[in-house]
Amino acid sequence: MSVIIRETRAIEGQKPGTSGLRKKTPVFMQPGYLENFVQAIFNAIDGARGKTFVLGGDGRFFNDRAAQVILKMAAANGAARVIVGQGAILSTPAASHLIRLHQTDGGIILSASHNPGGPDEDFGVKFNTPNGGPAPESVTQAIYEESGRLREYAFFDAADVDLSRIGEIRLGEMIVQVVDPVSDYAAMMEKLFDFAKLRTLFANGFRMRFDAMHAVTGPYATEILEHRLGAAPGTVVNGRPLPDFGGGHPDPNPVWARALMDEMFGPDAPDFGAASDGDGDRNMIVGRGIYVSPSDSLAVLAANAHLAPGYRGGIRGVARSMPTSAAVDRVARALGIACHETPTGWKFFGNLLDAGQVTLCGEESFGTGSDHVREKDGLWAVLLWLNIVAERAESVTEILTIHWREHGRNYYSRHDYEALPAAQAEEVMQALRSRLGSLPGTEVQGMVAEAADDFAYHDPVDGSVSAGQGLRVMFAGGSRLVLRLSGTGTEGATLRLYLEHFVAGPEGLAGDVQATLAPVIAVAEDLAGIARITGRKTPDVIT
Ligand code: VG1
Ligand code: CO
Repeated sequence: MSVIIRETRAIEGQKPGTSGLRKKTPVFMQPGYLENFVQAIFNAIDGARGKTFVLGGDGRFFNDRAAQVILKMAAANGAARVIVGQGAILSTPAASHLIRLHQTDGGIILSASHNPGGPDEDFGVKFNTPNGGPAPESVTQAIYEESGRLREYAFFDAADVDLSRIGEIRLGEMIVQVVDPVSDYAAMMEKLFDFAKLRTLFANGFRMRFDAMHAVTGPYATEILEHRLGAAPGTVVNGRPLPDFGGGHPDPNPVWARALMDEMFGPDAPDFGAASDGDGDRNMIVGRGIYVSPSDSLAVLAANAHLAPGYRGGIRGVARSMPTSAAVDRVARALGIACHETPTGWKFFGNLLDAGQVTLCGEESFGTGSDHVREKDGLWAVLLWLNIVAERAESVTEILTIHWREHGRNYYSRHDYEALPAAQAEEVMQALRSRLGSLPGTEVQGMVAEAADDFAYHDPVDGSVSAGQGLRVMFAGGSRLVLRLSGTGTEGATLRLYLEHFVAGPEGLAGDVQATLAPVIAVAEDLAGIARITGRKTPDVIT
């Protein structure tokens, strides 16, 4: 057993995107590819010597192999300790929690989140900093530069570490500490939420369905919902994590969690439905016969968080990603707290959370979370919803309709055009970009544009500026369209069109979402020409 230095070459394209580095699995499996990126991470943080890291992933294909490689590289780079989930499994929020709990020097999470997994699907690696959050742009840029510069990586030539049993094992000088992936996370949830009240809710016959989509939240949801809260056995479906997620997209939205939607809109629907994604940081909430859009979910959670023990004292501020609807802004105004608008990607919430300026954050892409960790957290959102339902003794439908009556309704939808040729996607972006300057004050198809820009974020905490974060056009009356390119896709380019229309009420609060948004959709086509340029008549995914 010894440390060996292997030669490597600069590998192109190792640029971490919205959420780490994501590529097709065969790309990651090329000799030296994963190793190159991992060495780049260590180099970018001034080495691993003497440091402690957390390691785990969502269990997708190649998770186990990648974990062994990373452990051996950490040992060879002089790390003191790696805390790894049993079987190399950790959900993203659980990893974030462990990084914070043990005050480590960061963590490496293996996941491509909601992207499908398998030998021909996607794999991903992300580095989280000691605050438990995704590396900020300064760090991902440093990783990228290192990946193109380094010429060798260090590897510890030893047999694989047995990650199947909890306990400590030596790998050379390094300690590998195998921990239960669920217990610390579940303990934190018990502190934040009123488990006694939730046990009573379930004991009184409250019925729930949680679709783990054969991804990482299966064991977490089973332990918390069924074992600790007494939800009926079978509440959690697709609870066994599989390396290929059973062949599906572990993406909790009405398209990919179709079975759950059908059940919740069916004749014998349970009281509450939820789903989570590959790595457990996303959530979808569905009531009996009603779908809760993520933007609305964030607003409802902000308005009601004080009903849960962990937020009894109220929330200090909220933040949402720019494309997320302004529903939460209205709640913040009503509560008299600050509301921040950040670029897409959880890493932009980190500074605000660390500075204590915000308590809740959310994105339209089924992500919600709070200052309890530094990642979005799917099960956390589900438990907060349940706690609110239990306290208010109202259904999801009642909670949502009362919310709209009080705050008005931000009709909202996202249209995704996937796997476009990069040049076409750029042409669409350019079509809109070129018109931004002339739009304010003009009328397009009966709608008056009030403002238009390419969103740039000025971080109020560290002063950094992130430009080019999405094109947006704001119309009189609270309608808006946003266009941006995905940073997480692995095939061609994915174009995302975000549409919003505000209705103050009391009339018009129960309309059909796509029909209500039709005028904004028409304006978007007029301005950006998606159908004209790409030939695509309809989006691939509508959420
Ligand atoms: C998407 C979402 C974004 C989210 C990111 C990571 O990014 O739109 O809101 O933060 O995925 O989520 P993009 O660049 O493809 O639009 V996850 O669950 O991968 O960690
Ligand atoms: Co995810």
